[in-house]
Amino acid sequence: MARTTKSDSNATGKQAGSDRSGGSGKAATGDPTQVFVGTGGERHQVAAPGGPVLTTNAGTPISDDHNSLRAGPRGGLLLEDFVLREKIFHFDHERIPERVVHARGLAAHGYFELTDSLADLTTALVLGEVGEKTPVFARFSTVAGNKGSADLARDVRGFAVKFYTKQGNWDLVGNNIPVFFIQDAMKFPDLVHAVKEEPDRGFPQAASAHDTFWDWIAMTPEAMHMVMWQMSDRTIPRSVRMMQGFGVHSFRLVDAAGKSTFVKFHWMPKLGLQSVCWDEAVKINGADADYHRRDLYNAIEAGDFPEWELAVQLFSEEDAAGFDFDHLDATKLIPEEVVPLRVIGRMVLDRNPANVHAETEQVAFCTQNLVPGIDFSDDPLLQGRNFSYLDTQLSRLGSTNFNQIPINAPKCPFANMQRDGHMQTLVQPQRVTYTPSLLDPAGPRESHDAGFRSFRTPLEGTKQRDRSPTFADHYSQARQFFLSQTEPEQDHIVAALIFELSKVEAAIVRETMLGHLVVIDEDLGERVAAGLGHDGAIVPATPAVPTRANLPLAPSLSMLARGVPPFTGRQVGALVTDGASAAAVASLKKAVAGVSAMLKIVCPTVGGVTLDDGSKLKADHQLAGGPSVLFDAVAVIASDNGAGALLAESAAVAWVHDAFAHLKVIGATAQAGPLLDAAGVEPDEGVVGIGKDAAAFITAAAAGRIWAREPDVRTVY
Ligand code: HDE
Repeated sequence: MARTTKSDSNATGKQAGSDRSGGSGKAATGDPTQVFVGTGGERHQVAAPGGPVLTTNAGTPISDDHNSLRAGPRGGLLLEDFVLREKIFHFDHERIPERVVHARGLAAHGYFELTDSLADLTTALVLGEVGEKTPVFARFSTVAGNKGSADLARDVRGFAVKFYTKQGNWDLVGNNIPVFFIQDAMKFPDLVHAVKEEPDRGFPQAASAHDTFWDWIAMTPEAMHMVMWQMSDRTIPRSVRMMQGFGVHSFRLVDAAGKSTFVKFHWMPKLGLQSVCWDEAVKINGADADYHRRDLYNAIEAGDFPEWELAVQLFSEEDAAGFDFDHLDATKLIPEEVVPLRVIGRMVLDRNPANVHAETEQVAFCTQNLVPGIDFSDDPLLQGRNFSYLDTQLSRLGSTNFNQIPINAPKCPFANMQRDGHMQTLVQPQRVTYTPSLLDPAGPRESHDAGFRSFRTPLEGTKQRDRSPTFADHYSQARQFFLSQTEPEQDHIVAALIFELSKVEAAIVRETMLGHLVVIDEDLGERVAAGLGHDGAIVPATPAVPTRANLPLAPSLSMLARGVPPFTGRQVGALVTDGASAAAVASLKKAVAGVSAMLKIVCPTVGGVTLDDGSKLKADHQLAGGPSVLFDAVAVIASDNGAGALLAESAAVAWVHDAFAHLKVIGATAQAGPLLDAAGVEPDEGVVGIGKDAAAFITAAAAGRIWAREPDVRTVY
């Protein structure tokens, strides 16, 4: 229906178009009673009768949301236009300050279920009641990059979980690495300034491979253990669903009698530990900067809910006295071989945020959020964090009332005498806003039984500003970590150090770093020096205390030594051409489904292809938009003509070449041979023929990368 007649009216009762003379009057597509073209050709929709009407924030109905109020058809805008002003005003303030660190994050809702009670050690109900499901919100993040940076930066990953327990919120704000760069909170701003983009030039973004980071590291021996982890493939995870999480610090569990047991928290992913290769990470960032967030979002939407076991390491004060390191030092870990893990529960993430700003962005994790029965240790880093996290929320969320934002609000009853402040959303009718009070004896009061009580730590000593000598050994565990890695993992640490230090322009920084590396392990330092083309002498760093070369290897520190993780939830990419074998495609689909992985079809055009039986196959990606770096294993199902045509497509040759260089298993029909040859693929155990049966290909793919191929595809120093 055209909207030129005066009888047309919108749901506000106003005459539609009464102030829009000269419009085309043509109905646009869609429901003709609701969609029309305005005077300047713009499309409008009016509310259906009885349907919701667009209003200002004060509730005033809006008659036109596309045209500002103006003086004449080509005249200036009028200041009186409150609809325009309010819309732009709100838009101007849509962003809140991003987190100084951990700005780029992704999150999900879920639950934690206790499977093994620690009720004998703690009064925390969340760790005491087997079968109890506690709602959680988990946020994963990179540290250095800004909010819009790419997911696969080489970086430590944040692993923060808010448990909405019956005794208040417990925030376990950890990382995917069990140690940290520094021993004292005082150094945190320096670390962050060094790793963030250099302030005089504003780059590099989300990268540690630059002068200021390594300058600071070279001057900070306590960071060496963390640097070994940072240079390992742990910092380029395949998915947040496939990484461990660690509370890092020692905490205390406290029982009803006030007895304390030390605890370290570990998250173990059900999908095992998986990482990508560095060259893959670089290319994924270009192909899909949202790789990790898309992966988590899609998995949860598909009902493929990621899961982690929560495990604890429990130890007493006496046990701690026997360790050859100080457990209050966050640059040290307790190997699982020394204090074994005890699995006590599981976390399942089963719901994506409904609104990323409201939840992922506004969630305010605070290390100070503990529940009765869990307490801090004296780790100086943790003690400093307890100030920082509360303080930072005021800058980010703008109000001391940030806990009233739904994602932060406890799900148990809460009440106190704190009042007013910016953006107070509670209308609190009470007259008495203090304790004690005779006027209101029924108001909330402290509880000696249920309340949080700090562990009665005996204290003595002098007020002083120095580091404990028990924190002085900076190299022994760095060495233990490096030597506990499998050969390909060691090779990757060497390669990462070569890459990072090659980006450092200042020779003195590179040389000082080599001096640290030779103390960690001579061979490590010499290999990195060779990769940098450094031919001078290396002056070893001088450790504050002798490095212990006799620490036993700890295989638990290696990702590969933990065994081959399941193939469940991974992605197989198949490059398919016109005329390709329908039987091969069918067998591939069956084999992939058999291991609960996902198959993505890549074709020369997104319209898909016609197979040899005349059937149509839909594409998930067009060739250039679906590079092989997005997949865990790849297959090429081509016809003779299809493979021939792909020889002239550099994206197709790169597709196969990259898969080979990234040590992936490649399945191929015989007709794909010329493409594999053009891509430089050499036959090995990871190059598997696909005929009418793709089972052998999937079995090979599920066994993981072909590490033995690596020396054939790049120089291993
Ligand atoms: Fe953080 N850290 N941090 N950190 N951190 C922040 O808090 C800080 C440290 C960690 O998804 C900030 O709300 C100091 C260790 C995670 O929202 C800030 C020190 C570990 C997240 C802050 C540390 C972490 C943060 C920035 C040295 C692993 C993201 C915005 C004493 C155990 C949480 C914010 C989320 C975020 C300070 C060291 C993990 C500035 C001062 C060690 C996972 O408050």
